[in-house]
Parts: sequence; C-alpha cells; structure tokens
Amino acid sequence: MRQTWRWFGPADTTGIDDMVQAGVEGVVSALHHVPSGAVWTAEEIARRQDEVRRHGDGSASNLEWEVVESLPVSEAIKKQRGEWREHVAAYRESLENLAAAGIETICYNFMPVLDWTRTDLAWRLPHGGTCMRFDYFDFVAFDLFILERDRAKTDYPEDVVGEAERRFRAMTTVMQSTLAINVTCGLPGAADHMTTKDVRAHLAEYDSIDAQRLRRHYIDFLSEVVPTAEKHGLRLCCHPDDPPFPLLGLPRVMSTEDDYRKVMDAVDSPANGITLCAGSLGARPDNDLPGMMSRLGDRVHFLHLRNVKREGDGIGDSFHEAEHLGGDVDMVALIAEVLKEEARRKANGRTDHQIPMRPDHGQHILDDLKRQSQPGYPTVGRLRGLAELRGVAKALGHARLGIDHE
Ligand code: DNO
Repeated sequence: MRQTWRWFGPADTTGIDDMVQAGVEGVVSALHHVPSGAVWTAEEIARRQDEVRRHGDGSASNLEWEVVESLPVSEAIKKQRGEWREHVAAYRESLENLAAAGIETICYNFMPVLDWTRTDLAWRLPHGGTCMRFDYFDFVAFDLFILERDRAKTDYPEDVVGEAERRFRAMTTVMQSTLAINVTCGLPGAADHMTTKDVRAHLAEYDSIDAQRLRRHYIDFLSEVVPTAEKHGLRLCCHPDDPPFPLLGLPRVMSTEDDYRKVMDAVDSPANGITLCAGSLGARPDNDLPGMMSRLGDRVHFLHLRNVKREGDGIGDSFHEAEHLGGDVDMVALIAEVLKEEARRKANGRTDHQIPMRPDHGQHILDDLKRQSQPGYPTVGRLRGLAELRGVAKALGHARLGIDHE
C-alpha cells in the first residue's frame, strides 16, 4: 500500500513538514476553492503541485500530489439540469489537465446534495478525546424540526418521531443551530457551503429523481468521462455514500456491493473504479469489507482506511468513528485482502499494483484538542491511525507469511 495523506492546501493546520515526519509517501489534495462545474486549469494544478513539493522553508519535500480527492461532480450533472453538459465538458477538460500534470488517480462521489453527514463533529469519548458521530434520533430531529421537510413526518415510524421530538425540545437554541451546522457541514474545505435553506431548495429539485433515475444519470456521466480517463491512463474511483443509506428522502446509489457491481458492469473499464472507504461502507452491517475487497479488488484504485462502531444492528442506526483498528470493520482481514490484490496485480504486470491508501479521519486526541483542524482530520489522531495501519501491513506482508507486499 502506498501511504498517502489528505492535505487541504496551505490553510491546512497540518503542514507538509508534518507529513514528512509522519512518514507519508504521497499527498491527496484538491482545488477546493474551484466551484463544482468549473475547469481545473493547468496553472492552478501546477500551483498546488508546487506547494506539495516544498517544505515550509522552501526546501524540497520529496512529496508529490498523487491522488485527487475530489474532482467534484456538480449537482447539475447529478440532476441533468441546467448547464450539466457544459459541466461534463469542463470535467473532461480538468481530467486532461490533471493527466498532463501526471496525476492519475481521481476520486469523486455521486451523493446528491450532501457529502458525508454527521450530527456531532466532536463527540466526547471515554478516553477524553473526541470523534465524529451520527445519531439517528438527532438526525430525525433535524429533518423534522429544523429543516421541516414536507414528507419527513410520514418517513419515520411514530415512536421515532416521538423520541426525536423529545430530543429536540430538550436542546437549547445553541444546540439546535450546532446540529444544523454539523449536518450541513458536508465536504470539508469545499467552496460550496450550504445553509438549511439551500438544502431545502436542493431537496425540492430531487422530487422527481428516484434511485433508478439517479443511477441512470450516473452511468450517463461515466459514459462521457471514462473514455477520456482511458485515453490518458487515468483511474477514476467513486467514493461510497456516507453514511450508506438514504437520508432526507434523497436517493443513494453507491451504498452496497450490489450498487458498485451495477455501475462497474454498466461501464466496464479499468478506468471506472472504486474508492473503498471502509468507514463509510462499514456503517452498514450487511457490507462485508474484506469480501468486497476480494471480489471487487481489481477495480479498487484508492483506499480510505477508517473504522466505525455501529451502535445498533439495523441499516440507518447510529454509529461513531472508532479507532482505526477498533470498531466493526475487520481491518486486519481487509488489509490482508488488499495485500493479496496487490500481489495479484504485480504477478499480472500491472503498473498500479501499489494501491494508495490514506488513514481516513482520526479521533481528535492529545494536541489535536488544542489546535483547529477540519473535523475528522486531526494531525495526531491520523498519525496514530497511519502508524497502526502501517504496522498491520508490515506484519502481514512479512516474507515468512507468504504475502508479497510492496
Ligand atoms: C470525508 C471524505 C469525503 C470524500 C468525498 C469524495 O471525510 O471522505 O468528503 O472526500 O466524498 O468525493
């Protein structure tokens, strides 16, 4: 596995110098300031590459920008409305510019309206640190009483509405507005921030788009951009829905193995691949992560190694972000499958036999509690995760265990 690290650019409180000390091998970044639908120009890409290549004092970092996360797919493309064709053309142009700059792995997602969704960005853990959490009843309270979505009342059973109402009434106004901010926090570092009002307006536009239609739009998009990716030797990789179940009555189409299979088969090309995010997919008890890696592995171009602790057995129940080796995802078994896939690729002469992985999210611990960072992206918590994951890979890849590990 190639050990990478997400960097939000010069404003990130974890700098390039920190990454070098953490033993990071490659950088994951994006041009967060460019709005979805616009072209990533060669100049802007080159600027970010240059920033990655330098330490704070200007000396060489020996790091490269290796993975894009994310090249966002605009809402217009997802809905096939307005300027969506222009946005697809811009997407192709951005891919061409990235290819010319030598960046081959491009992550994106196809979640309507909201990216990742949590109700608490700093949930206190017994050890004194914090993590992100999704609380089902708080989320329902947001939907019913803050967003006041038209159909919300009929979407939930009566007892759930009752409990959500009790929760909401017990919240102070500050707690209510914090909940609204947390839920709409969406993509960290993105140019497109949303208010509750924006969410309402977007939801209305999805009234006539069900999962089947959204999947069709997604396949249409892939049919347009995968040929460009193929031509330039790029690997597109779709991040799963986070959490992997429908929210706010919106359709979700990348939540399960079956969802991935449908889309991989519809546009059957190595350039159409997967970001296997263990934490996102792991929030659902019926997603078998090591099994998915073993069955879909040849299309996995990027790995987010993160863990979650599910707080119930149902699809849609509360969960929180656990330590990388804690939680419900069998991380050791998953990494073992990754190493097997890498060995298969090597034997087949694939140049992409080393799969980039990043320690996804981290609990905020030690100095993280004193310094500001993007929610889920603390320095020490991620460093701890990287160290643990690296240890597992090293141990499993030990020659005596017979897995050829790069
Ligand atoms: C959250 C991230 C996601 C991810 C996008 C990819 O921390 O994993 O925001 O970057 O969904 O498009």
